[in-house]
Amino acid sequence: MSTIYQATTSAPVNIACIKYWGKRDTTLILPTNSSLSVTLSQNDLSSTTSSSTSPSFPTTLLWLNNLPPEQIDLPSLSSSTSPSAVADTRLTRCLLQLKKLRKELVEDKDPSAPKMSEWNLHIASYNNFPTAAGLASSASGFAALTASVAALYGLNTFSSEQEQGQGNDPLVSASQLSLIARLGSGSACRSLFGGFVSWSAGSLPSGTDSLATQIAPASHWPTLHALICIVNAQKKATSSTSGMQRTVQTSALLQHRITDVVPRRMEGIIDAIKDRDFDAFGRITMDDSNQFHAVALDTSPPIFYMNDVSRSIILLIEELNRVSLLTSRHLVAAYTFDAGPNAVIYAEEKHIPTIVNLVLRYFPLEPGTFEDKLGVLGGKDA
Ligand code: 2P0
Repeated sequence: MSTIYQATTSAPVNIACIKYWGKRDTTLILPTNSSLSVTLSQNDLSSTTSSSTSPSFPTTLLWLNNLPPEQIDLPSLSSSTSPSAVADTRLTRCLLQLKKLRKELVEDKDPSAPKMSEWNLHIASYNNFPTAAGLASSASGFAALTASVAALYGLNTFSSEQEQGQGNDPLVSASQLSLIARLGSGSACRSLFGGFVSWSAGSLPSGTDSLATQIAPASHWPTLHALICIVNAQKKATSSTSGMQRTVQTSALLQHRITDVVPRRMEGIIDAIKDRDFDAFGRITMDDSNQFHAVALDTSPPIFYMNDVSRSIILLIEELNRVSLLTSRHLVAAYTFDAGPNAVIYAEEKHIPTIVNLVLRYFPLEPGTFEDKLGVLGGKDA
């Protein structure tokens, strides 16, 4: 009987404050601009992936959210199978990179190490939130998958909750792993870290400088919370992947955003995070959400991700901030919207009850609906 090796890892969803929108290389998933996000806590919205491998597995199989398994055609590194004979997908590119690292860093250095790079994999991944909730699951999904297979292969010994520099030194750093998660889905590279994370656009055609780094751990600003307001749980009409390339091809505003706006905002928000300055953090976050939706609108044909309820939430938060600026000279809340109508509201912990009450007063939950269960989630530790 042959041994089965197994590893399980979780990765949370991240919510961008400076949005990634546009690729300069669609295969390597290299972005047209840098981005910055906050990773939610592991307990809130996350994906968990278990990977196992054994010389006895006849095929590579993938189970997603307990659905029947899908067979993945993946050439073993030593086989003579031509790569063109098997599907070249985001998933196979991630897995092949992980196998290469296993071979180079473990098996070639220690001839007694199990030859896992030649064996098939069984991968099971599930989200602890409904996939149809209208929240991006590809980021947490590909991050959990990359971290899980890396752990199985003995490449990393850290978890995304851990702060950099702690624990045993991994063979591959989280930033190096982010290069692989990025091949699965751009935003996934940011979910390999907890806390505040930047993804550098990089400039090399190889993409080796387009990686994620942690700006600060969640413990740096523990009072910052994220409220997630589900406006519509349906799948979006225009996927991020196709929508952003339509923007690259047709938007006249995008170039201005890439060259003149985002670099300045990246510097500003990193300073704001370091100083725990909610006024600067919130203003940049709201401005960048609005500009991302402006370039979506500037796309031909235009892309509308927000709806009337989304826009009403913007007006409500802007009004709350206007009054707060008059009375206390500070912002209370910052909204941001991804490629869909759902709102994420960042705020200091002390203001969360006021904001929840306000949102529920203007947008009451209908009893018995899906939103009744998930409507407003308070993100702990951001
Ligand atoms: C972000 N979004 O920075 C932005 C804001 C959506 C709006 O990253 O094609 O699912 O897999 O790289 O990562 C969504 O893009 O797209 C996204 P692919 P992905 O969070």
